[in-house]
Amino acid sequence: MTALRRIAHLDMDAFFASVELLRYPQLKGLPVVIGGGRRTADDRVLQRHAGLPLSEIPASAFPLLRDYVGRGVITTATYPARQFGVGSAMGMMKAAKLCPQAIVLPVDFDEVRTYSRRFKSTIAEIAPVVEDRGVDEVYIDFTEVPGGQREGGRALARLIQRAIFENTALTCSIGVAPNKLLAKMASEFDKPNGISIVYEADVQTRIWPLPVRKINGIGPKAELKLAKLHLHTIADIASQSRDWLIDNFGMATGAWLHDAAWGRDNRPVVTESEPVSMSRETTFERDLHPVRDRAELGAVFTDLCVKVAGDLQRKGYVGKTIGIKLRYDDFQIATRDQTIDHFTADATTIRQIAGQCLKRVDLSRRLRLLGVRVGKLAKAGSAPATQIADQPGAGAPRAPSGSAPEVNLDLFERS
Ligand code: DCP
Ligand code: MG
Repeated sequence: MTALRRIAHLDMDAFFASVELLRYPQLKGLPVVIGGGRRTADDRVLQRHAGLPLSEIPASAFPLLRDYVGRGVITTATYPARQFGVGSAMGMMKAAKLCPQAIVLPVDFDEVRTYSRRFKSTIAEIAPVVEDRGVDEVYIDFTEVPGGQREGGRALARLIQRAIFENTALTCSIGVAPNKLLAKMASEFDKPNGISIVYEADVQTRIWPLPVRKINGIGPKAELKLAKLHLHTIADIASQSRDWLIDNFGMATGAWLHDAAWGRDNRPVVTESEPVSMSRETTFERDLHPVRDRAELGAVFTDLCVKVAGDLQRKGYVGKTIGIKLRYDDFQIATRDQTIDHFTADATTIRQIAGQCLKRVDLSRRLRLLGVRVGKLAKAGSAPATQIADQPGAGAPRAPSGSAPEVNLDLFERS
């Protein structure tokens, strides 16, 4: 009998906050939010309690949300704080109205990275096929791991959860399902410190009632377009024919939506930590106008393309998706990209395709920043000249036609 495909998605619980609670265990069980930027707030606390072990600083000495003034947003909140409706991306002044007694701590990125590496290496010792999805989440292929099929994956999930807790004192939540798409949804079902097992047969009962946003890849823009078509739950999407979805959303997105709503996803768990994209961007000393400063912008644009091409060639990569990023003078961001039918690391090709992308954005406003990116990378030499299309949804799924691809905003990371 061939093994059933069992894919896990593991996501750390209130990650940045939980890392801070390791330093200050006396705050466990209290509402704590992370945000406000600099370490200044707790620096003052530390100075006032110099000489005292960190774990003995009284909880009452920490700064509270009610005293916060500024425009900072919350990066994450402990579960006790979430009970008050406080959460990621909420303005801190607004959060202060909901939970004034919450303690505010800054993030310690070095510490976060250390624990990120630690929990990931713990997993890799148990299950070798792990795909890094950012600082606090991974996919793990359980299919071939000894014991990975037991209880649908629950036994192995439990083992991993325990090992992570032993090595880091941090908790995580795990979803195990037939594929990445379902696993990602399942890991949220029983947060924090939970395990959820989803089978193909559970799609109708456990997936269809969920709002469309729970599909990883459907962001606010796609949600809005779906809502205009009276599609609110995943069941609503599933009840439409593939052709209808393709008519309304275009070939790639329509087909992907149909598959996603039916819980179908063939994407493999990709282990190697290959770069996803390479990009270069520059913020201008003064905002430039696409028409009036055309010559200057053109030169910068070409230079960015040459530099990205150089980066690719130096590091031995070629890519198929070429994109641009603009930031307007009002800080609004626009991105566009285009996928070509062959892999390239050629500056002229990149410049030409990026130039076409540029024609698809508003060029009547001043720009603060311009960026060029090449994605869908492959190792130079290993990539065939042309390649059949990826699995639906394999890359970042596109937002419905016409709007900026919302899942692409983070792809312009500096290489
Ligand atoms: N993060 C951030 N800005 C956001 C969202 C998250 O900086 N808008 C950071 C802080 C989080 C970490 O990324 O701790 C992981 O994000 P998650 O969405 O997984 O959130 P948490 O791990 O904090 O909570 P959960 O238990 O819901 O996973
Ligand atoms: Mg998390």
